[in-house]
Amino acid sequence: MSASDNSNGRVAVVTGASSGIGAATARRLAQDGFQVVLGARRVDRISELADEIGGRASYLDVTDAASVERFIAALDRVDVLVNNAGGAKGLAPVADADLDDWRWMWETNVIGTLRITKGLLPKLADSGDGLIITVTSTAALEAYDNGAGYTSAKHAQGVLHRTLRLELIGTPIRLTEICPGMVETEFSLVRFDGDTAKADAVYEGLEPLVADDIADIISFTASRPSRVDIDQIVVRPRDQATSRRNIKTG
Ligand code: 8X3
Repeated sequence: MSASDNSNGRVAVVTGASSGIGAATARRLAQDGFQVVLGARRVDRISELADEIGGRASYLDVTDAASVERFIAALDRVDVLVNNAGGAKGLAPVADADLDDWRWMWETNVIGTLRITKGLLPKLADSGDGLIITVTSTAALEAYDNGAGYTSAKHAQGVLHRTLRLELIGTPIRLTEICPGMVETEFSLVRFDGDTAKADAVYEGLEPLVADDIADIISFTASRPSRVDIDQIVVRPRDQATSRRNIKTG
């Protein structure tokens, strides 16, 4: 069935939609009947996916205020916002912290989520049943060695999202935080600056989640009746107990 055959008349915005969880979510929400607006910097990738799923691709750099403004101005209606853009750079002890990596992680995960969410709040409220899904991480709940740049940014992103949940009570906007553990996407490739061997080693010897596992959860969340607010979901592979303990570390 094509997306237009089963339209539910609702619009879903997915940030970071060019790969991984964002791309899988865009595909899945289109199958669910949403008109999907895909936002990302890699326009070639999102245009191709938008053509495939009957959605719309729109350039979006969440670290750039003007880009976010243009992205939002082109939207008439928004029912669901999936804050997925973000990522990690580096895996260094605090003593060796690269300040540019930290700035990138805070700018992308925290300020980026703030910019797009703040800008879309009026449209989400106008929809009469808005939903903000923020994909944080188990790194929003735990600290791990050498991960402080990322875990601190994810904690801040989580607190931003959870604070909004308090502030928006009484408005027609629901909020769901999804905290995934290890998901095999481009995440580790970005973290290790394109070093495939290092990225592959992260997932060797265990079975990580895949992007579709998270897209499934987002699809489920977005299809609940409006009285139901799924607050927070923590999801890890069976092979991972915490950020620091998995089937390899024992
Ligand atoms: C990614 C999960 O464990 O690599 O958000 O920080 S982890």
